[in-house]
Amino acid sequence: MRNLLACLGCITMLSVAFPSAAEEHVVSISAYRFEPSKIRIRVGDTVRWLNMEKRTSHSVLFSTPDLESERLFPGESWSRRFDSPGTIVYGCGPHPEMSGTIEVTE
Ligand SMILES: [Cu+2]
Repeated sequence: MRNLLACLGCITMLSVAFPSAAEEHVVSISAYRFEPSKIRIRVGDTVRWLNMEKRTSHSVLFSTPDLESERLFPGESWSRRFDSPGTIVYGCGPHPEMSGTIEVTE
């Protein structure tokens, strides 16, 4: 029991010392889908899209602001950091049927 309490104390101290370490989240692209198609991240986190297709290229397209990655060929990836809260729906330039959602929370 004493060990358990010491352990909990340790975790509490760590979370106080590092309140919001930014994280990287990976969204893979395969079979013409973003996977996971919906993710929740925190302000300051980065999302990296990784093209896992065998031969199809994709992009990551945002309408506000108007921003599109370069065309990602199989094995390539592209990252974007999110600095303000909100829900962002994005797509793929060449394949309008593809879409994904990022919920950025404080
Ligand atoms: Cu695509």
